[in-house]
Amino acid sequence: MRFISLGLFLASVTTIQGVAVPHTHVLHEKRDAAVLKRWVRREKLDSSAILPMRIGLTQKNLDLGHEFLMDVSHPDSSNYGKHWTSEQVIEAFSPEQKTVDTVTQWLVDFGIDPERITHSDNKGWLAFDATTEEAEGLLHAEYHLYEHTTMGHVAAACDSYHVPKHIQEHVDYITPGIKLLAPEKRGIKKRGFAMTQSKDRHGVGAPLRSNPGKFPVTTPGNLSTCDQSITPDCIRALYQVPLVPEYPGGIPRSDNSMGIYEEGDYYAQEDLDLFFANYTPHIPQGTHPTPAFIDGATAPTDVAHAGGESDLDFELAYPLLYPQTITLYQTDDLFYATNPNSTSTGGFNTFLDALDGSYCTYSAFGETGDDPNLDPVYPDPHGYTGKLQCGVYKPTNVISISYGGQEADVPAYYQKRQCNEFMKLGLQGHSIFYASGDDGVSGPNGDDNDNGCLGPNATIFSPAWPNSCPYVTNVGATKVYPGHTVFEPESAVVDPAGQPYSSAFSSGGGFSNIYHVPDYQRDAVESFFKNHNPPYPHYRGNSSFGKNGGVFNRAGRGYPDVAANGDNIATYNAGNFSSSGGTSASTPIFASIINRINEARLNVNKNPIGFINPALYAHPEILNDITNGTNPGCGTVGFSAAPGWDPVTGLGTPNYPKMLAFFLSLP
Ligand SMILES: *[C@@H]1O[C@H](CO)[C@@H](O)[C@H](O)[C@H]1NC(C)=O
Ligand SMILES: *[C@@H]1O[C@H](CO)[C@@H](O)[C@H](O)[C@H]1NC(C)=O
Ligand SMILES: *[C@@H]1O[C@H](CO)[C@@H](O)[C@H](O)[C@H]1NC(C)=O
Ligand SMILES: *[C@@H]1O[C@H](CO)[C@@H](O)[C@H](O)[C@H]1NC(C)=O
Ligand SMILES: *[C@@H]1O[C@H](CO)[C@@H](O)[C@H](O)[C@H]1NC(C)=O
Ligand SMILES: CC(=O)N[C@H]1CO[C@H](CO)[C@@H](O)[C@@H]1O
Repeated sequence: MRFISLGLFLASVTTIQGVAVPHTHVLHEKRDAAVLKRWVRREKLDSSAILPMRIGLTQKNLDLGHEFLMDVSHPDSSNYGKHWTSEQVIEAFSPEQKTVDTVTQWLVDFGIDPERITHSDNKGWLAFDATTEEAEGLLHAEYHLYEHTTMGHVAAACDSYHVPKHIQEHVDYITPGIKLLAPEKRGIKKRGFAMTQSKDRHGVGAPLRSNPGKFPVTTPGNLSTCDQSITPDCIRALYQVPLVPEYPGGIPRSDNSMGIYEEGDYYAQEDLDLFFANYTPHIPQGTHPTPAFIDGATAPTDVAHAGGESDLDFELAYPLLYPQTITLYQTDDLFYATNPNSTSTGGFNTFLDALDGSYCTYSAFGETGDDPNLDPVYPDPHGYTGKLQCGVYKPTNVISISYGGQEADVPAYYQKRQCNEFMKLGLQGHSIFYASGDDGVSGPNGDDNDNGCLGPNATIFSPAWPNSCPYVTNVGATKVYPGHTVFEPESAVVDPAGQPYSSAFSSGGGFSNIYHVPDYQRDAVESFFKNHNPPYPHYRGNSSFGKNGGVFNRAGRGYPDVAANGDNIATYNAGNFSSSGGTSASTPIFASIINRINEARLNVNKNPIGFINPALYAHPEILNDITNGTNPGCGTVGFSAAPGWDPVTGLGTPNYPKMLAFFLSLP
């Protein structure tokens, strides 16, 4: 055991909580006392206890990530479509060599043998095992066990730690350190994630927004009943999408399968076959997605257990895409995906790990790799006993995701680190579509408050996660109201509880408490406030959350970005005709249309569109503006759809011919 000789510094030490800190060192992190409320500090850690130390090195260029992404995504950029390789992404953000060398030298000088130190593949962090005595000497810290008062969870941590002055700029953070993440996961699962997950946006359990057998099975091709039941023909008529995409030689490309994400919800082949037989006889019986199963997931399931979300996604996407193929990213083993006692959030991290091996281990915003308090941990003795899958699937060009939760239920640093990954996927040319939520300006009932709203009086609107990340594209929901046809403009969905679904449904929309309005969206959002100012008090920035009765953050990133039909969708589920709804439906519709446009671009030797928002906001004329409808919640009618962008239907629904022509005109 080597010690730094504290004696040398005796003339110039200060003492913090009994720890002598030489003046060559500075405080690097100190826990906010408020976090300790639910934790009790127990005994000091035994000096020989082994701690798995991880030093998150400061990544370079993270602040430039946004500009890098705009450079390849903005239609006016000369580098439009010139996406990066994954190697370029790692290279751009990995820490400087000087950072690696300086921090390594510090450890070696302290007495950590270089052989003990590992440098991760993505170059983001240094790892070594240390005894508590070594860690305390290195960081001038005192390690204790902490116990969570309500959950009984125990973790090793310190209240604060120090590093030499010249090291500070090179270190993002060190673990184990001050982080004491409460096992909030249970809260998330029960109040937030599971609540929303049980609906079509998420899909665990019986589909709520569906009405088995209530509506007539309409004849394919008969557009006179689209105001009662939305069939594939209604969707193609709404957005002017021709039946079968033209493929040279009749064969679709092998490099443009569309990705669909599912968790805890499984399709049944019988349902897809029933649907194809009734609505799209040109799609052969047995047509099914290509499996990309992650961490022990399987699919399909038997018809009795078929999930409303998965059946809906495939029954919407295949009719728009076939003969293109679909890749199914079914995620997590049964224990994590379906056990109501599982404490993981199902928070997309194991999915992102499987697409990008470096995401498994990179550090940002105080987090390295998955969060054992929030994410599934593999091997899982209850299910998948293999190792966490890292970088095993090349991501498809387009990925449709009809799952999500609320910002307020997941730590902000967890969301930011994840949002960074969406930025990196965009840089590499992938388009990620998320359902904007089904609860208007609120969260689902019971999330945070009975009405799904925030603040002590349950009046503050609840933005959705990961929707508020500026690097995903959010899809809200529209409806063909009774008596209207597919040749008239649609309206935003406003379905009160019981009419027809058991819970109320409207398009999730609003403004983030975490992310500022991004530049590509600023004019659209400003114009909304200028011309259609919502009649609610607001606050600016989360530091003034709820101030003066404000109910939304006027400085935040607005969502959704776009919309598509999401009500009275004709489906087959569990062997029966059923009418389904949700932004869950809107998302695969929009994503499928983009996948078709990518096919056309690839066929003329152009790259896929990648991150699409900057192009859409710069050219809203390629969408059908939706100007009628609202998204109620929190005791209000919510925001109102209006000419131009609005936080109900975004920029509007697809106009396929205009979008195709526009994206083919871009380099
Ligand atoms: C379309 O459906 C309507 C309502 O069911 C029906 O009256 C009409 O005859 C149908 N048209 C065709 C061409 O089948
Ligand atoms: C969940 O936990 C409860 C209470 O401990 C237990 O009774 C139940 O069997 C558990 N359910 C599953 C699926 O493990
Ligand atoms: C915003 O502020 C509220 C109230 O202080 C807090 O509860 C919440 O965690 C903050 N959200 C974020 C994303 O920082
Ligand atoms: C909650 O309501 C009380 C009573 O109407 C009011 O005094 C208080 O300012 C409200 N708090 C917030 C954050 O809106
Ligand atoms: C406008 O939307 C409302 C629901 O908010 C709906 O009742 C009404 O029929 C819509 N009007 C038109 C013209 O579509
Ligand atoms: C609710 C409902 O209509 N259930 C039916 C679903 O389909 C099976 C078999 O086709 C019938 O037995 C159920 O009655």
